[in-house]
Amino acid sequence: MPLPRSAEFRGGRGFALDERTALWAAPGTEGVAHWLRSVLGAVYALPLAPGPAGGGPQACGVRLLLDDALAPEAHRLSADPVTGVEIRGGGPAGVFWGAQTLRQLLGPDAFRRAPVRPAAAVVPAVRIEDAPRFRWRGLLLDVARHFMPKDGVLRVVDLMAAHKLNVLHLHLTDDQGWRIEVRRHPRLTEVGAWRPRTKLGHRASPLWDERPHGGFYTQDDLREIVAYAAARHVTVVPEIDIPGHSQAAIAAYPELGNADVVDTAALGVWDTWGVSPHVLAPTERVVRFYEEVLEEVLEIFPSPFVHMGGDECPKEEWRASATAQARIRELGAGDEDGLQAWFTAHFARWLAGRGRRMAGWDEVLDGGRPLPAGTVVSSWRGYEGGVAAARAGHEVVVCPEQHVYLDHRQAAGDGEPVPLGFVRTVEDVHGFEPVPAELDAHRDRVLGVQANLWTEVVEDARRADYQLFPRLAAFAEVAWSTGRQDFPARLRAHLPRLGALGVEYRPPAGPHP
Ligand code: TNX
Repeated sequence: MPLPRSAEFRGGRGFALDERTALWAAPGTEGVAHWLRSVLGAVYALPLAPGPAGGGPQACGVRLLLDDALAPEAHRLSADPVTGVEIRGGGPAGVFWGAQTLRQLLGPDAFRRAPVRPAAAVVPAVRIEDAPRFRWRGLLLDVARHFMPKDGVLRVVDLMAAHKLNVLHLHLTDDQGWRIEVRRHPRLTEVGAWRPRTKLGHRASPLWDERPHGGFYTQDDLREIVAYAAARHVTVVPEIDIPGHSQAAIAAYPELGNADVVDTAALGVWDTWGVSPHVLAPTERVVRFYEEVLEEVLEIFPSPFVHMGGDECPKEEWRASATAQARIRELGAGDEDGLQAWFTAHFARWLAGRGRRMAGWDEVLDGGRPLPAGTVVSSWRGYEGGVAAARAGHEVVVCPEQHVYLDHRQAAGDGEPVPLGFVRTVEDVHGFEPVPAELDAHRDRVLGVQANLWTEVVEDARRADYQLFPRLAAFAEVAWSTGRQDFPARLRAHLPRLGALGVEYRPPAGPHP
């Protein structure tokens, strides 16, 4: 899981790893070797020592090799009772995804942390050839609505990597919280990371209501997350949402808001779900402030992409504000949408000047100003934005809310702890086709797909498990695989792996496995 392009099981004896099995890592694949030792070492008491000095790869039972003939993420894995296991990848990422496949081949115990006894690490005789369908196989984690402590994020990275997902879109700022330390503007977290209470606004335990909530990542925390993810071939794309979804920032620095129409000094971090009407003022001063924020963001995140949000920006304040109206005239922006487009274009150019590409929600297409080349559009309001963006020559990440919003409920009826939105079962997610007919002519522009976990009602890592799984396994197949056959049987075989990882997945209908 996800299904490989081809897998040929040969039956008969497999290859048994034991304490004498050596691991050969070609230059460039040492990180994969380190990862394999760290996951298999303790469980099976396997040292997987580097081969005997001068012995060469042939002397080793597990061999990690690079092969120029393959694409960077493509790989071939073969296991043979005599010659052992060989993983060849086009690049280290390909070898790493092959190593993830190897762990699945070993069986559920390979997903445990603690030793198993008796320990039998046997790889069935097999030949696998594999490569991903999409380059961007993403998961959005909203750490703004509910903060997830660093260890929880690292665990999500591991769970993503186990499913060959490779982009973690971290939604770091919103009306309800600011989660990234900015040294130049400390109040963003001193004030913006804390809310006195949370009105859950759904039928949940009354204990959750009115509870204070908060937290933020220091820059060192984020560097650790980035490095941990990089070692697992996962890119962390930070999101700083502008010009809407910004009330936490305005609560910290009232001058960021439209002070000529509301008393921004009286605003706190928002304690309600939904979209706050309080948005950034469209002034040079605010632009400069966010450039200063982004300067620090770029130092922390080496990602080629920086997401600038752009979704759901209410325009009432700008309509009422003399300052905003003057800006519209001064810039020749036409109207409020044009003003937002000016914001967006400014940061897209600013990022491009620093060698990065801006990503934005599909609202960044509104406002009649062409987006700078290289902008990536996250198509969330159906496919429409994706089609328009692709037509305009932009690359698209397909993530329609009807299909891949994992905050939405997984079944009808009263049984769901998070009874939000559309019903999206694991089968629905598995059946999702990211390139429908209307996008087909532009399939080259589809950079990839993304599932989004918004966390208004996902208050901790265990609830996140329930919302993510098993649907994220189905989504991974959408993102990685070209075929999807026999999913129910493979999902049944996959659940014990999740169980061994300690994932509190939603049990599928029917008898519990
Ligand atoms: C819409 S998707 C949002 C989020 C909410 C989500 C809830 C998008 C760009 N904006 O702010 O959390 O719906 O499902």
